[in-house]
Order: sequence, then structure tokens, then C-alpha cells
Amino acid sequence: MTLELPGLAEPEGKPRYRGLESRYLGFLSAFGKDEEAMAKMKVAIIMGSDSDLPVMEPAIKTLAEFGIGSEVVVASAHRTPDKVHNFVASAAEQGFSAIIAAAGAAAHLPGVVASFTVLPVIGVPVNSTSLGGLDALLSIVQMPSGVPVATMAINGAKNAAIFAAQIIATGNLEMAKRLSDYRQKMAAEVEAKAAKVEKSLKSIV
Ligand code: RP5
Repeated sequence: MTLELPGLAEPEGKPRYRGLESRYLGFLSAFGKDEEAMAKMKVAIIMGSDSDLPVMEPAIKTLAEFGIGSEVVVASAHRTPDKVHNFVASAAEQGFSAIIAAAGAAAHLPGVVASFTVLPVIGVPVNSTSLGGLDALLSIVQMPSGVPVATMAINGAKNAAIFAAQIIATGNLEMAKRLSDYRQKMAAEVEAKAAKVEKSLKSIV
């Protein structure tokens, strides 16, 4: 049996997320509860400095677009290690589903955050030095075995929020639908761009 869920199929009816559909077959009855649960979902965004805020704004906005609450905390692995520990150690208890940790320079913050929690930690390397963010990227991505940090692109704040939504969607059908709708909207935007290029090519040749 194939279950057609709105937003989970290609426009022409080819299911794109067949695995996801069958995964949710078991708890479709909980659908209303998923919406209720979503209203309480929140993700923490911890950043090393106030200077990281402009880079992290797209994460805050994107989480809000998906209906996920967020709390922003400025705490530094080097300058305020106790604050990092105090916040992160109680993050699961506070009801956060994931932590986005952003830092520039010798960016130890995401790794340190990951060491204090078993919540998924998403690292965002920030371009804040003359090394263009490569310093932060390498500091975050090369976690020793056993304590992973899901590392985004340099300044990849928006993807960090989408990835957090994907983590939440593994147990929440409403979020899975929102992500699927988002993908379809993106695909439609690409098609509109392709049509625009085709039109301008006709006027060139
Ligand atoms: C890191 O150092 C922060 O995450 C920031 O990206 C960078 C520079 O911090 P500020 O000197 O601007 O406070 O800890």
C-alpha cells in the first residue's frame, strides 16, 4: 500500500520520500499530537561572541519559518567556559531538541558543547578572522571519534536550522511535511529561474 501524504510526493505523483511515508505509517494517528508537540519544540543557538550574530541571523529566521522556537545564548569556550557548561549541561532538561553552536577563529565551542550533552550538536564555522573561516571550519570538523559535531559550511547558518528541522522531523510528521513543502518550493524557484535563463538566451541568440 502506498500512502499519499500531501507534500511528500513529487508533483507528478512519484513519491520522493517513500521511506519516510512508510516510516510514518505506524504513528499517523499521532498526527494531531505532532502539531501540538511542535509548538513546544525549541533549538538552542549558542555563539562565541555578539560579533557572530549577523552571520547567525538566518538560522534564527529559518527556525521561526519552520515554527521552531529558539533561544540565543552568547557564551565562549575560551572566555566563559563555566557559562557554556552550565547552559549545555541542562539543555536536554530544558527541552531543547538540538544545539546549533557557532564560533569563529580557534573555534572550540561546538566541540566543547558536544562534550557536555548527548543532544545533536550542529556546528557553524564563522568567518571572523583573516583566515576567512577556514580556521574555524578545521577546528570544528575534525572532532575526535566518539563526540561528533555535524559541521556546516563556513557561515552556513541557514543549513544549520534546516538540519535541526530534519532532526526534529525524524519523530514528527508535521515537521517532515513542512520540510517536504520547503523542498518543493525550492524546486519551483529553480524552474522559474531556468525559464528566465531560457528566455534571455532566446534574446541573445
Ligand atoms: C570567537 O572569536 C567568536 O565566535 C568570534 O567569531 C571570534 C571573534 O570574537 P570577538 O573578538 O569579536 O568577540 O570566539
